[in-house]
Amino acid sequence: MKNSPTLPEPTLNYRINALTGAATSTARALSAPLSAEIAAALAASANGEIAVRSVDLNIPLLEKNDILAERNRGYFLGRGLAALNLVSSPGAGKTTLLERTLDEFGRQTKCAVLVGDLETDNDGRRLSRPHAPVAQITTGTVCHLDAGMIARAAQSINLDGVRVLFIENVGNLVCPASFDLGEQVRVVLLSTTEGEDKPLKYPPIFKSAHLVLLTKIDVADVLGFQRDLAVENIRRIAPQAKIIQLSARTGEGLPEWYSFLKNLSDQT
Ligand SMILES: Nc1nc2c(ncn2[C@@H]2O[C@H](COP(=O)(O)OP(=O)(O)OP(=O)(O)O)[C@@H](O)[C@H]2O)c(=O)[nH]1
Ligand SMILES: [Mg+2]
Repeated sequence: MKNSPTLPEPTLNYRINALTGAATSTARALSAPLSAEIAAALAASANGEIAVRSVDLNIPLLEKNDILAERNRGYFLGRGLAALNLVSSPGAGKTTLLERTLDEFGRQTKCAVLVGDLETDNDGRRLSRPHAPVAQITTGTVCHLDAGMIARAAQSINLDGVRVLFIENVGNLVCPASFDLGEQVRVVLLSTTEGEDKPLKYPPIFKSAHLVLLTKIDVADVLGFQRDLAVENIRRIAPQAKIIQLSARTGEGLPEWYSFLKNLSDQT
């Protein structure tokens, strides 16, 4: 221990061994009382040295999520509901697409929406329609929805007669990839304002997609966005995914989106 290099921590009363990660400390150096467990570990050690260990909390958390997600899936399928999880970076056009989808497709086929954001119920209010139940989930600091949140939110609305349940995830191209919500179809949106390279830079979310929507194609030309290159990049990372190019503003590509939804709800 004596000859091992240590990180310079002159103002602190403990040292971390740079090679082993062990923290060296004494009871008097600590600002808070020791827990019984740590006090016992310190007492048992030869020179007041305890090891710092990291515990990977991700594994049990994800296992718990997966169990709840399977429960959601069974619940949705049991009700004859097709559930879609819409994920994208912030501002890719999820809410705008859903607004128009509720106004058009939603007139023939009853839809509902669960929408997640860190703060505000703005999207929930934008999506509110007399013919479509909507629940807003605010996650605080959490960067994704999880299966438990979906289970609770689904209980809060009346799903009678609903055939298609849209889940608008928190805008984030990374975290939602790891969290199965019990959806039948994962839809990843990539907008022309983000650049053609995003599938290459954020592969996990694209690899998990059943459907990729290339959105805001009305402004592709003015942005110099190369649609062919974007499609090629999506195909490289997500060969399994169907691709639809659309604009929620002009309506281009929406008939293909609606026919995808219709087939899905007919088969569910
Ligand atoms: N030109 C164009 N703009 C669009 C289109 N769809 C959405 N937008 C604009 O893009 C911006 C973001 O749209 P939203 O629908 O709020 O995006 P979002 O993915 O729901 O955003 P978050 O919920 O914050 O992640 C808004 O200013 C929309 O008007 C489109 O098809 N074409
Ligand atoms: Mg939104």
